[in-house]
Parts: sequence; C-alpha cells; structure tokens
Amino acid sequence: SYGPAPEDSGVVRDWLKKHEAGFGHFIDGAFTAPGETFDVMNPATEEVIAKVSQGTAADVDAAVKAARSAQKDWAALPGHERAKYLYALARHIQQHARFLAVLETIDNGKPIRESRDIDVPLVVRHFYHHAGWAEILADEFPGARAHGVCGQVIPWNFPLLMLAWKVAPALAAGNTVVLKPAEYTPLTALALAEIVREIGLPKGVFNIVTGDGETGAAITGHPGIDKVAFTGSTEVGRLIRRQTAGTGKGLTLELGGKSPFIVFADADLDAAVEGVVDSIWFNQGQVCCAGSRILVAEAAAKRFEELLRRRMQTLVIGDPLEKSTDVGAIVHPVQLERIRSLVEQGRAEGVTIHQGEAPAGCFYPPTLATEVEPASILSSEEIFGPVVTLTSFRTPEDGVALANNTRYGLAASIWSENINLAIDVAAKVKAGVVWINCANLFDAGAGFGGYRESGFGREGGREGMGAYLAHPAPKAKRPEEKP
Ligand code: TXE
Repeated sequence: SYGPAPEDSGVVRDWLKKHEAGFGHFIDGAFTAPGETFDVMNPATEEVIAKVSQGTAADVDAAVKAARSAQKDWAALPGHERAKYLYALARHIQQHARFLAVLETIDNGKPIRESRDIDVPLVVRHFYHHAGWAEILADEFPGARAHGVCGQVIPWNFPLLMLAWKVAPALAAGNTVVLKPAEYTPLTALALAEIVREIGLPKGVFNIVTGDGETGAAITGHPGIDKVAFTGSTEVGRLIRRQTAGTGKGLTLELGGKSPFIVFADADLDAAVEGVVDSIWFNQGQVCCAGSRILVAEAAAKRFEELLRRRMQTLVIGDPLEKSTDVGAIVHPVQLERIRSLVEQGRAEGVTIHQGEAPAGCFYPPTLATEVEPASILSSEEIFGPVVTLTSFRTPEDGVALANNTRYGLAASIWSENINLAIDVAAKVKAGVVWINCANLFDAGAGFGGYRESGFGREGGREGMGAYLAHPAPKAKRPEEKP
C-alpha cells in the first residue's frame, strides 16, 4: 500500500497547476510572491513543469534576518521540545510520502521505485533519528551550543534526502537554516516548506531560497551565516572554502568521488554483480559514492565480466514513473552531454565500451568500460552517470594500490567471502565509508563523508551531530566510569 498509484501523479500535477504562476521563496514562515523566475523541467519528458524564483541578494538577506531573529528562541527550547517538531515533521513527511516520491521522480528523473522505497523512507528515518538526538543532546554533548544560522547548499541527485541530511541535525542542535536546493530540482524542498508550515514550526527556523550558484554564493558568503554545509562538485567546494576562509564560519564539504568496487576471487560473484547494479546503476550513477571503478581479481575477471554484461542487458531503462523501471532519466541535458563527452573521450583513448540502447531524450544506457588503463580519463574523472570501468588486479596489495589511486576518498565496496581479508583491505583503503559485501547502504546513525578531494566533515551519526554544534564537548563520563 506504500507504493504510488497512478492517480498520485494526478495529485502532483494538480499541485503544480496550483502554482502555475511560479513559486516564491519560503522566508519567515511564509511564501514570498514569485520574483524573476527560471524554468524547472521534467527530464524524462523535457516539459517545463514549474517556474521557480531566482533568489537575489536581498532575498538571501531577508532569509538570514528571519533565521537570526528566530534562532535564540529556537535554541532556548528544551531539546525535547525541538524533538516534538522533528517527530512531527517525520510523521507528516510519511503521510505525504507518495506525493513526495512522485514529485521527486518528476523533477529529478529517478525511478519511482527508488524515490518511493529509498529516498523518502530515508528522509523520514533521518528526521526521526535526529528528533532522538534533540532529546539527548544536553547529556551527550554537555556544554555544547548551536552554531547559530546555517547556510546550506545542496545538489540535485537526492534533492529531498540531501535536504534532510542538512536540516534535521541543524534543527536538532538548535540552529536555524537558510537552504538553497539545486536549480534543477527545487520542488520537493518547496513542498517540504508547505509541510513545515503545516506542522507549525516556529517562523524563521527553516527558510528556503531558490536560485542558481549566484544565490548559493550569496548564502555561503553572507556575514550573518555561522556555519556553511555544502554538497556538490569539488570545483564549487573549492570556491566555498576560499570564500569562507578566515571568516570564522564553520564548514563541512561533501564533494565528488571515484569510488572503488573491489571484487576478490573468492567473492560470491552473483551477489557482487547485484552490488554493481546498486552501486553504479542506482540513480543513473548520479551518486557521489557510486562504485564507478570495478577492480576485480584476475582469477575471477573473465567470469565476472560475463555475468555483469549479461545482467546489464536485463536492466529496464525508460519512464521513471513506471514501477518496473530500473534506470530513469539523467537529471538535465547538460549532465547528459557531460557523460556522453567523457565516454567518447574514453573511446578515443582506445577503451572498449559496452552499452545497450537508451530511449531518445535525456537518457543514457548502463555502460561498462573494459580495457581501461588507470591513467584513462574514465578511471580518474567523476562521470556522474551510469558508467563503470573494469580493471583487474593480481594481488590484494595491487588491488589496494589501484583503489587508492584517486584524488578522491569518499567510499569503497569490498567483496570477499573471507572476512579477515575484507576487513584488512577495508583498513587500507582511504575512504570515508567502506561497505563489505554490500554497496550504497545509508543510515542516519552512521557518519558519511570523505577524505582528500571528496571533502571533509561527516553527516549522520554522532560525528554528523557534532558538526552542527560549536565546540562539541566529549561525552560526559558517568561517575561510575573510570577515567
Ligand atoms: O554541481 P554544482 P553541478 C558533481 C558531478 C557533476 C558535477 C557538476 O560530477 O557532474 O558536479 O554538477 C550550487 N557558491 N556533483 O554543476 O555546481 C548549485 O546551485 C555556492 C557531485 O550541478 O556543484 C547547486 O545548488 N553554491 C555532487 C549546488 O551548488 C553554488 C552532486 C551543486 O551544484 C555555487 C552534484 C557557488 N559558487 C554534482 N555554484 C555530489 N557530491 O553528490 C553552484 N552552487
């Protein structure tokens, strides 16, 4: 009964129709009148589905002012009172789960099965989890206080989930927020603003300003912002680090990746093939921690490639609203062109490209690149599409060396039936998250984040909570505990 029925897309269409004149920003508990707008499209059909306001410096200023004036009272609430609001948000998101899943799919192009079974449930889980943190915060982080106002800029690959990752811990800690969703996918953030109003969250605690990178820079550079949290490209992460240097603002950056997917000869190869599906063909490969480099032990390489190529042919690519679709649309023609161009550069280098057909429009087929050297552009650049390379290695040491041969360090996935080997390799791979015999599993209770050019700071878990507190103190020792 959890899955969207076809009539849900009618409900979403009615909602979009109601806002035909354009969406304003959500500032101080109310929507502003739309200003100058830009078009938002459904990438699967390339239809314009909404007009959304381009946030100006004045809009950002108004949002920061509202957040500042709400912050003291919000932080002064006992943690269990803030928790009530977070629980209410979680419950109301759950009530609107079907609507949000369809809206996310229409806006982003991801298969409905994913938005329904992964994105929205994880959003709900994130708010519940952080409601719990709000309740125990004073005990767990004695003496710590909120930063103040958080400026948060998020990408388009998991629009509502990235919002939840940023907003839930910020509010739990007593911060207020000004968040900018990505220009390709602002709609679920605006729908969430309606839910925020519905649950009666105090005005100014949660503010949304829509717009492009210029609006983003106005937020991250605003002197009234105390902490910046960004997820997006490494290039923009670098700009933001420069912009915030020396300002005293707190900063966490979650950037790109080129994560290894390491398969040992003793792995359950069928399971590992399913792991690849979850790793690189989930969300069309537009996943920062996607396992985009398969490294397979020489002894298993031929068999693994065969199994993988057979499995690729069974993936259904097409209409994201169709429940049987495995691979939906690429978020935007600009991203599609980027993927195409990188694959063509790989082909020109002599890499062998295996891929099926994709429907016309903003779609790209699941793609496997073999005969690919570690120096190839396909081995080093983040493609952010459904494209995976396959390279073999001789010894576990070679495997680890190849895995670490990247400027990123976000995630890794290791496949072996020998748990000692898997744990040993996990310790040697420089990545913020390492999965063993699984891939792309997320939980609000576990910290997520990278090393090197993948950024710094953690989201989720105790570490993620700490990132939203100024001077998080260590956990208090109970009297009976020995120092
Ligand atoms: O990202 P941007 P784009 C990678 C991925 C992708 C590439 C380009 O490789 O192909 O980046 O995507 C806002 N100050 N990732 O161009 O520009 C922008 O409006 C402040 C990986 O879409 O980084 C949006 O809200 N904000 C990634 C957000 O930054 C600025 C997810 C991300 O957009 C800004 C997305 C500025 N100067 C892309 N310029 C991941 N790690 O998951 C832009 N923005």
